[in-house]
Amino acid sequence: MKTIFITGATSGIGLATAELLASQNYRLILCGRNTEKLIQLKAELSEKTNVHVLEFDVRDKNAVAEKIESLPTDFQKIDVLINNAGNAHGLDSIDEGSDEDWDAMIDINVKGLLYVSQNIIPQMKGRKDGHIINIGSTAGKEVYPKGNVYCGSKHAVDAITTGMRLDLNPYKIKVGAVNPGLVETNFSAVRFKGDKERADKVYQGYKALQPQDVAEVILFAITRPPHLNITDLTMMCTAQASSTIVLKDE
Ligand code: 8X3
Repeated sequence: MKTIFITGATSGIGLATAELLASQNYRLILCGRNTEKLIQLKAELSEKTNVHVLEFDVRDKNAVAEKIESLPTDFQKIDVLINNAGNAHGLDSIDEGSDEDWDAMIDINVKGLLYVSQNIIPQMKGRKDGHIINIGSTAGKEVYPKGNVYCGSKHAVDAITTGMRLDLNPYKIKVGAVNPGLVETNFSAVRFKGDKERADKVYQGYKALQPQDVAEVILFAITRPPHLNITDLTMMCTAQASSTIVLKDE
């Protein structure tokens, strides 16, 4: 059975993916920043499969290296890395944005993805076998008003995914991205810093993608035969036509 490493596993798409993959008996390494949530998740999913949890912040490159180094023998061989950890911080015009929000988005969405990958690629390279799935976004395909730095971070994920695929091709490592549009998670609550009313409004008047929808696509990518790599898959709910065009009920 394959071992799957998921960052940002305690909420949203990461959590739904952990739950779906547990039901399919994959061995799971679940990573996040919240120890309590990780312990609870381990207790829940251990009923279905073998689970190991790692608590670290993807921004902390030393912690990333140390925690991955500390994996017990049974969990050391990682078959699939799902770089899911990522957030939006703020939705402000570029002249009004905060440098703290910019740092958070670049540090988590871009540099965090690189730090985690850096510590897992060598073993995949050594085995000439492995699969990396980066969770991008429609914001990595188009830029929308006030999306500036978030869109920039996801465009970086888009470019880095291609770069990884090119560079890791000699080592037979599959690299691809899944790019969801609007997904009903706590994404907007984080973006709007806990303003629940504003966050809820984002998903009102239409049926947004659910985190389970994205998890199913990730499972599809993982279960393709060795010769088939899903390189780049963009998905939106039916009501969404682009980052700025969403058909809502009157
Ligand atoms: C999340 C999608 O449209 O809020 O990456 O940027 S969007």
